Amino acid sequence: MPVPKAKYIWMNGEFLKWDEAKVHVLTHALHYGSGVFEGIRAYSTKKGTAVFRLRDHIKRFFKSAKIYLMDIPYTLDELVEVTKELIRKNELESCYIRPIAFRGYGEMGLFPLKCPIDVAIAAWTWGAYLGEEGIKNGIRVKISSFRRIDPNTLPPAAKATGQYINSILAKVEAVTDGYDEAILLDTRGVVSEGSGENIFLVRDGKLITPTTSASILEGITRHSILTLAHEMEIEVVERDIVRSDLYCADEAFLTGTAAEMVPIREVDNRPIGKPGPITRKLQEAFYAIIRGEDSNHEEWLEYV
Ligand code: PPE
Repeated sequence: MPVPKAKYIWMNGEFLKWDEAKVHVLTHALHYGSGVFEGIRAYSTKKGTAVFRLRDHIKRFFKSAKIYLMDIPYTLDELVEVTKELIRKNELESCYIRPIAFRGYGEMGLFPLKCPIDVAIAAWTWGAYLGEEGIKNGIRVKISSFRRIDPNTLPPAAKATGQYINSILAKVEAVTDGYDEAILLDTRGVVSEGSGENIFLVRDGKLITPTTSASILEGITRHSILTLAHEMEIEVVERDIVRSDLYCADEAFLTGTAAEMVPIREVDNRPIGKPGPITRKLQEAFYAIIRGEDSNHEEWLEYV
């Protein structure tokens, strides 16, 4: 998806003009994928632009860095403030925000602890990741022939740049085969997640999603949906899911910051059908909250 330019990108303590936020070709992370990042969204509300669960995203950013022994030279509060200032300076309303910390220029090789850590935050206007049509009517997914990375190869709990090569393999396979998104199985063969989204299904009125030990990224949208489901007294089960559970699901959907909440209408050419009642109910509640139309969970909105 194209990235429309904004005015400024914050990098290593300064607000640089968009075109000036550059790196050297020998940047460590470019060669070895040694970076960590976040994806955050802000929404235009009647009380102004609000970032959805900003602190939780920045906290996960620090966790990803911890897994890779990277010391981010800023505090949580500093990065929260910088993000809000970046949105104000760019005069953005609804936007996608991309913090990244990466091993920079100066050292090569696989012992990078002496490399400088560069930190940047960019923001731009980004539309529906899996299409508006997908949010309304659902998408078609394919179980990937590529397995999801595993906690003992590349820990899925870390949102690290190099790890996304795995998602790219699966996504490209699915799209070139005519599907909208890939669903990856973990190394045991149970359902893990989409290339950039967590997965949920509904069977007999119960909401089911893979456990955190199924090689998933613990999505903040996933957590938000689980919280809303509990409040609606929908029974929630976190358990291992096999592919036939998906084929026979009454409803299914994906969640993620970029994707938001997208129904699945077909898995491997087996129809699931139009978005069902539980999907719709959760979708309505979620979209009302992020757009500031419902004061339930106001604590999730950080006004800029
Ligand atoms: N799993 C993966 C692998 C993943 O990348 C994401 C977010 C999620 C689950 C959902 O997490 P959360 O956003 O906290 O609900 N994927 C980000 C990157 C997408 C991209 O193309 O880049 C995102 O949605 O921002």
